[in-house]
Order: sequence, then C-alpha cells, then structure tokens
Amino acid sequence: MAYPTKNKKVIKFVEETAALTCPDQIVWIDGSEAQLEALRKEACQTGEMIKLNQEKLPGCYYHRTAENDVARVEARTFICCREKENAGPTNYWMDPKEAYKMCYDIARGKMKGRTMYVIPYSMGIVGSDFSKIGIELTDSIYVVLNMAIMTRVGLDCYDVLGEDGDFIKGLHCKCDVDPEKRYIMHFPEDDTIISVNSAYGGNVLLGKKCFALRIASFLGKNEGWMAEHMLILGVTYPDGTKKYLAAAFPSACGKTNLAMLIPPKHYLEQGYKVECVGDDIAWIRVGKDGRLWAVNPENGFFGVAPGTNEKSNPNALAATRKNTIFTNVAINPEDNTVWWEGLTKPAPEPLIDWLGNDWTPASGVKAAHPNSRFTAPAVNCPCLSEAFNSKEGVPLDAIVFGGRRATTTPLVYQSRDWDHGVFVGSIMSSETTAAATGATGVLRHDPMAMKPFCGYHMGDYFAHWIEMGKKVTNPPKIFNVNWFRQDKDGEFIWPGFGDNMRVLDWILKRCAGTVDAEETAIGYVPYAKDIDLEGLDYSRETLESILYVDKARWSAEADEIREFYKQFGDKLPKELSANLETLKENCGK
Ligand code: GTP
Ligand code: SPV
Ligand code: MN
Repeated sequence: MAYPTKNKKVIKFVEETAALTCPDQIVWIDGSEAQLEALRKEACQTGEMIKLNQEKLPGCYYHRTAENDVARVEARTFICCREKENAGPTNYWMDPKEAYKMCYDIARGKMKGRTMYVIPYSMGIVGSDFSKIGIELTDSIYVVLNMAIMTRVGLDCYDVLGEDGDFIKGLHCKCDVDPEKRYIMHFPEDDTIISVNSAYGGNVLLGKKCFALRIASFLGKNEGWMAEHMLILGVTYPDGTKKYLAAAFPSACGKTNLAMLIPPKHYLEQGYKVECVGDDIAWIRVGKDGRLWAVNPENGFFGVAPGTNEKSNPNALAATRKNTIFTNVAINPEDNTVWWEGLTKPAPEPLIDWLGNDWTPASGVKAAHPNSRFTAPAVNCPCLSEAFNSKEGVPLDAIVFGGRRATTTPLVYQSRDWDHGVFVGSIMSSETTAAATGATGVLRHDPMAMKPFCGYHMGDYFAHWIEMGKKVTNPPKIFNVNWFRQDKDGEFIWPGFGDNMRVLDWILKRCAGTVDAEETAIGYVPYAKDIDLEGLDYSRETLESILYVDKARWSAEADEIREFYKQFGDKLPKELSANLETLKENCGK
C-alpha cells in the first residue's frame, strides 16, 4: 500500500502492530477536517458519540465511557525500565520483557473487526526545537478525535521525521475495557507507551500524561530540561509589562481555573490582564539569557467539567461552546445540551445522567461524573495568550506549587531560595480527587504534583530540580499556595478563583522586590495588609487566620516529611534533608 510517510520506523511500527492486533483495516490519519468529520459521523452511527445541539453547541459531541473506566488508574500505571531501582519507590514497576509479553498477549488479535488508526502528532509546535513527535496507534475513534483537539495532528509531522527520524511510539488498544486487564505501560528506555483495556482520557490520550509527562520527564532528566504538571499564565500590567508564572497543582486542584482567571473588577479597570498559555503541562528549558523558559506542548484543554460556570471560570466555559467533546457529563434531553454539577442552579430537570439513566435532583446521585471532562481546542479560549504559539515559550518569573490542604499550609508563602523552593515542592501534600480512581479526600504526598507522572526515580527527579537551579543565572522565585483552607464547617475560607489574582499580585510584587514579607519558620509569608482586598467583603482577621504559620503543626509535618523522605534513601539530595532540618529547627523542635 501507499504510505503517507517514508519513515521506515513508522511503517515498521504500524506493520508489526497490525500483525499483532489484526485490524480489519488501517486508516492513516491526516488531520484533515474532511477525515475527522467522516469519523464523527461514523462514531455517531455506532453510538460511540452523540451529536449535541448544533445551534447552541456547534461542532460539539458527547461521549460516555464504560462505568468502570472514568479516571486514571494509578495502580495499573507502570514504569517499565530495565532496573527496578530506576523507577523508584513512588512508581509501580514491571520488568520490560514481562510487560511487553503481557501487553502483547492481551492485545493479540484484539483489533479484529475494528479499524486501527495511525495518528501522527506533535507535542509543541510542529518542527520547533522544543517539540517532539509521537505516533499513536489506536482502535478508538474517540481517541482520534480527542487527540486531534489536544495535540497538533497532521501529515507535517512526517516531514519533521523524514526517512529516519525517531518518535514516541504509542499503542492504544481498548480491547474489552476489562478493568482487570487494564495496563498503562511506559518504556522510557524504548520511547514506547502501551495502553490496553481503557478508553478514558489520561489512560489513552497518549500524548498527554504518558508522553508529555512520564516519558518526557525521563527525557528531560537526560537532556537537561523539565516536563512538569504545570499551568502557564501571563499577567499584563497596566503599563504593558508582561510577567509569566508556572504553577504545579495536583489533578483537579485548580490549574485550569488559575490559568484562565479573570481578575477582580478594580484590577481590570486599572488595565491588568491575565492570559493563559497552558493549563496542565509545561516543558521548561534554560534559555540563552539564563532564565527558565516554558512552553505548553498541548493544543487543547482536557478540563474538569463540574464546578465550571459563568462565575468560576467563564473563559473555560466559553472555550467549550464549540468544537468540544464532552465526556461523562449529563445531557439535558429537552434541548440536547450538556449539564454538570455547578453549571447552573438549580439543575434543569429532568436530565439523563452520565450513566444514561433518567435523573432529577431527587435521584440522590451526581448527574455528571465528578471527573467528567471537556476536550476543548485551545484557540477557543478567549484569554489565550499570543505566546501560546511562540516556539520559545515564555520566561518564568515565578514557579508556584500548591495543593488541597484543609489545614496547616497558608494561603501563600515564598521559599528562601531555589533549593528551599525545591524542598517546598518536594513536601507537597494534597487531598486526593476524582481524577484518579480510589478514595477522594485522602491526604497524600504528591511532590511537585508529579507523583502520578514522574517517569523515573523521584529522588533523581529531586536531584534534577536542584541541578536545574545551578544552570539558571536568573531563576524564578518559588512559592506555595493553598486555596483550600477550610473552616470548622468544612467551608473554604478563601474565595478563590478570580480572587486568586490578589495572591498572584503579591507573588509578582515579591518577584519585583516591591513588597516586604515576614520571615517565618517555613519561608516568607505576606503581611495581611499587603494582600489587596479591595472590592471584597473579607476581614483582615480571616485573612490573618489563613496566613498564620502554626509551628506545632509544622513541627509535626516535618516529622511526617522525615518519614516520607526515608524511602528515597541515598537518592535524596542533601539540599532537601538540610532544608528539612532547618524547618524542624525553625519550629522549635
Ligand atoms: P487536572 O486537569 O486534573 O490536572 O486539574 P486542574 O488542576 O486543572 O483542576 P481544575 O482547575 O479543573 O479544578 C478542579 C476543581 O477545583 C474544580 O472543582 C474547581 O471548581 C476547584 N477549584 C479550582 N480553583 C479553585 C479555587 O480557587 N478555590 C476553590 N475552592 N476551588 C477551586
Ligand atoms: C489529570 O488527572 O491530572 C488530568 C486529566 O489532567 S488526565 O488527562 O485524565 O490525566
Ligand atoms: Mn492534569
């Protein structure tokens, strides 16, 4: 047959996979609208997708996954490097030989009666020095259509590869969507990903977490750059100055919301603007100027639907009004549109819930799955930064870590220096969310929000962060934020969302050196007077309560971190253990 590429490795990968999985036909995706439209039509005919109201939601479609397949599955996600030690204590590991054999046995013949699609895609702008090409083979139209939104899909990727270029190999086979045979396998030493028995988001859109974080973090370690679970945003000042920051929060902890925030009224009136460069992944390198530069390798947003509304995140909502795929939200049968918890109050009724059942508020269950998502093209976002299409990306003034902590961690604090900032990232804990299967609301360590996404030994990853600090002459300042402090009744104390601009403002003032801070046991904390509360009905006392550093709690936290650190053994950089000792001392033992 005539192939759309001369790259021998691509052809070999496709032929060998076809010989294993036995598809009825192979379709080479070219990224054209005509081809994608034909696939949408086919998916609607088979029931894989539902076409939504094309007047209200033009180009929008709906998809339901299997009930057992609604989130990432961490316990079935493996790093398959040759030496177990290199996967480290925070990853699941399998011997690569065993893993290949197991996956091949599972996938053998499983595309019989199906079509195998060959998706050529670029993470980052096609052909840019910062970009990398992947080929995903999949038997799911849903995956093809999502990849066409989330990544840059097209035949020009083959031009980049030429006859002999290398790429990240991805094989996705949905098989029987059997949760007992579900495996998301990474072979960092072979640039290979295999995903079987799932058809959900992060498990199957292989460009995203599998490639752009797990494989890319491993490449970054070896090549001297970083792949991080971070949003990237730009703040434009009234005088036109632009500042950029990247922020790492665990899954469903507010990256999309922060990346697209609309500042409070008085900031807007003064001429402040916040623009989104990315909402989930940042690839970060040292620029010629000795600063850290970040690009967003993605091309769309795979965002959490529940909680997204006209008030919390109008930009994200606007981004979903056309050419978007909705997964596991509820359907309003009256006008064939979508709904999720938090979109409007009260809920329209009746609805059809994410499982396909009739639903009313009296049903006593959620209409949309808590991890239901939208896949929206980045170009739809009203606040998308021009820098989104810049090959070099943006220079970072600040790096921000943050998690969901009901107690202990203040609204914001600044690290003393780069190494202390790495320490602050390494001690992140956060309550688990619906983005991964398992219990939610359980506090766990999630260093740099990378626990589920680091493709190698977390101790080596910490060391890599320390090393990167040595390579930059003008490093970003490092901060930690917590929007999620709760009162006795379990209510969030900080208003969050657009009002997080008030915290960003303080952070950028610290970077500019224009505001003082109090030096505390954990780092620099704002004086309550320095957080702008204009236009907000919020007392300084309440603010003080969430800025307060409780030394007794932090002393206990330090003890707990010591336990957590033990698993890294010799691999724990001495800079981090030294900072832990300082924390303990600062807390008065
Ligand atoms: P992933 O896509 O899973 O990596 O998540 P994300 O970090 O982009 O999370 P997202 O912005 O989608 O937020 C997820 C949840 O956090 C939603 O339910 C939001 O409503 C909630 N959230 C986001 N920002 C805030 C905030 O400032 N305050 C409070 N209380 N909740 C927030
Ligand atoms: C996350 O879980 O952090 C996500 C969604 O961004 S997924 O792509 O499913 O991993
Ligand atoms: Mn994420």
